[in-house]
Amino acid sequence: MRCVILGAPVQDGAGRMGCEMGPSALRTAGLVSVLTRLGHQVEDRGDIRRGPARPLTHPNAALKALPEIAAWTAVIMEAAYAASAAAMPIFLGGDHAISAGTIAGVARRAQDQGRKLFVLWLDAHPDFHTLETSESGNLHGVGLAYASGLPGFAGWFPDLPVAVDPTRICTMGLRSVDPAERTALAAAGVTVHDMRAVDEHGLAPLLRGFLQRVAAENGILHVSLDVDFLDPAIAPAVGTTVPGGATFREAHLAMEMLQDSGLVASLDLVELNPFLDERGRTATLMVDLTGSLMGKRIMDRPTRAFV
Ligand code: HAR
Ligand code: MN
Ligand code: MN
Repeated sequence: MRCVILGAPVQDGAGRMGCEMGPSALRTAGLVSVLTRLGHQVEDRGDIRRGPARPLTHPNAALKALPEIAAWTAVIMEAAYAASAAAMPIFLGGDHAISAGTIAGVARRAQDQGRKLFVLWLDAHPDFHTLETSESGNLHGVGLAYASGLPGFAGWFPDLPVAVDPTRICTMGLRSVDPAERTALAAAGVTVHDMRAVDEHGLAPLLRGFLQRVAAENGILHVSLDVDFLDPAIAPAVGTTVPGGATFREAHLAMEMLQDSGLVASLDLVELNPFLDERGRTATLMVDLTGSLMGKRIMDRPTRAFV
């Protein structure tokens, strides 16, 4: 497979600094060589650079770095659209604010191709705030809402070329959801497989159901993997740790099933804060998980075994 690596060193969407170093740490952990050894043709296009930010003042005075994140979203959207023309883009965050742009860009590409875009959002948080409802003001908490076409972004964020149909979004691993997000997720019809559901049913049947639906509708899939999907005991390098996350094997199994599905067209690796890491272990885990998603197997088994 042809892969394009694109760094998006955004940190202004998170509450603390450090995610800017994420792309560099993921490269240092060996992302390109892991993919190359799996037989992929990899092109690392380096890091996206932000354009100038124009001043913006929003009625929600809590919002932080709105001009910067709006400017980032515009350039990331264009880069994501371009990168998805003839390859699988892998976007290296950067905080999760990058997904406003990555999803918008690949959604436009999917529309050009006449395909339905589905999104698998692996995260402790849904990042489903609008600009009005965010209380922390950290804009890594709004990306999925923006990409879903929720109201209130027009005039602040760049115009959204195509919204993802929220009924084609599946969130998994949630365990920190604000009241406004809970309401918005239910109203929009987003599938929520929170950690309670993972505990109760197991990750595999939940993910299998979603993948079968994507396949049945001839869709393509964008995967957005937030470090805090993982349990902080195995992935400490994130600013927003929440106990009770996915285990090492749950995370690898998800990646292995995604590989077997053959449906993944683009990937975000986000929220890695290398300043908080322990000897690179979180960066290495994120790269190993990407390896599983891209075809690394314990034993040979047929693809499409997910059905
Ligand atoms: N919902 C909270 C807020 O809006 C926390 C958002 C945290 N988001 C991330 N990415 N760390 O998932 O502030
Ligand atoms: Mn997130
Ligand atoms: Mn999160």
